[in-house]
Amino acid sequence: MRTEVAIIGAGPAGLLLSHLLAQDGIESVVIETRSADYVASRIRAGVLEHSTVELLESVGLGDRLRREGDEHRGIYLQWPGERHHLDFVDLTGRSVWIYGQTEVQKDLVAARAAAGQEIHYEVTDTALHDLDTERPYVTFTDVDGAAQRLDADVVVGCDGSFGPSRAAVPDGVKDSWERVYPYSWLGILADVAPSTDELIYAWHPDGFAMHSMRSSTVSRLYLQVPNGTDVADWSDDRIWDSLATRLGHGHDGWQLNPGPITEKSVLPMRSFVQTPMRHGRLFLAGDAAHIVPPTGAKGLNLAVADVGILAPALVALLRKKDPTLADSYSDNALRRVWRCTHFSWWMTTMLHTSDDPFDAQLQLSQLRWVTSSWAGATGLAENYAGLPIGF
Ligand code: RFL
Ligand code: PHB
Repeated sequence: MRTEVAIIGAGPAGLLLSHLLAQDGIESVVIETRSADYVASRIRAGVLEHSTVELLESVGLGDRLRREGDEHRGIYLQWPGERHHLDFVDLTGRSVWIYGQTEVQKDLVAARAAAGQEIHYEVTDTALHDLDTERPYVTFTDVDGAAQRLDADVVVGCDGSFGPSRAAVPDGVKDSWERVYPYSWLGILADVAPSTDELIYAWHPDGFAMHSMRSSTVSRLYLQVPNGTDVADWSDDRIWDSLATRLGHGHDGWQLNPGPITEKSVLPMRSFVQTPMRHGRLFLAGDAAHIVPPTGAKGLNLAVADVGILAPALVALLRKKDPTLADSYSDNALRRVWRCTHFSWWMTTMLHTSDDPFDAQLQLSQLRWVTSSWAGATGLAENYAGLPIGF
């Protein structure tokens, strides 16, 4: 097989890249280890920042988002006895949208199917070859067990944190940075109307808690738990009791409405960046190059921003033989990656409790500053609602 751009991974980064390239007449083939159903049903991120929504809309992917998504002006930050609303629209003129990654994925799959995009699901043995030549290729075993070779002008690794692309950059060329946090999130989905109009991020001595949502009938909530936590130790009652305590049920008459839990899982938290995001004819995008803890709601948005920068660079490289944007892709993308890495780390360390009473006082002081100072609130809002794609 031969194509212009071989894309490894059919998550949001891979499918959006194929969609953006197709707008400029660039052909791509996508390969994916999982089944289409598995990829479509993975429950992950929920918040789209302003520039993500603008990009999706600009390429015809905004209709259902506008109809079924929910625009939020800001978030609540709270600690025992106090809840404060930060209004991002007042502070920065930018809002965020609640629209699950599962929905973004469905819209992308539908758009690519309508365009006749070639996607090979359930492949195995993906391997990358000759990346430092102008004739790179990818080999894999297809769903029927046949060995395949995909020749391309460019290979893009959109294969998330466990794919082979990141490792295909040779030692001595690549560098990486990592922070593993000493806590995880226990996340639930529940068939109950959200008890809040906008997301609540709560600091509490028992640990962080968060109230998010997917629709007017489905709530998404999280609890800070120790690493290594077994979900089996958390009965539904224990989860709702802890959420009620940490989210301040009863304070000022606010109530947390419990309901049937339909999904429960534990997510470890880490920050990771690998540089450069390009090696020869291999480009990395999304989780393949960087992971952030979910506290800043940045993972999906960064994946979208990467391919928003990469697509025009590949168009210029392949159509005009102009390598300028491709040569600056890694540096341009990494500016935003490091900003989001810092913001996600900052939100995470401000809100998750440890055994250290000194840390707790610093966290509370920071929360008071962010919720009472225009400068503090604007800094958070600017990062949360998102910087322009070209930042
Ligand atoms: P994805 O979505 O992981 O997609 C990568 C795709 O590559 C496939 N793949 C391969 N394909 C071919 N050959 C191989 N050898 C392959 N190896 C892997 C995978 O099957 C997969 O389909 O990466 P992408 O596109 O970069 O998108 C990034 C986002 O998905 C990610 O940043 C966020 O979902 C992160 N994230 C969250 N972010 C938030 O902002 N808020 C959240 O609440 C949130 N929850 C989460 C998350 C990530 C999770 N992961 C990765 C474990 C919850 C979870 C469980
Ligand atoms: C979610 O809705 O899953 C979500 C929202 C905001 C975050 C993390 C996760 O910071």
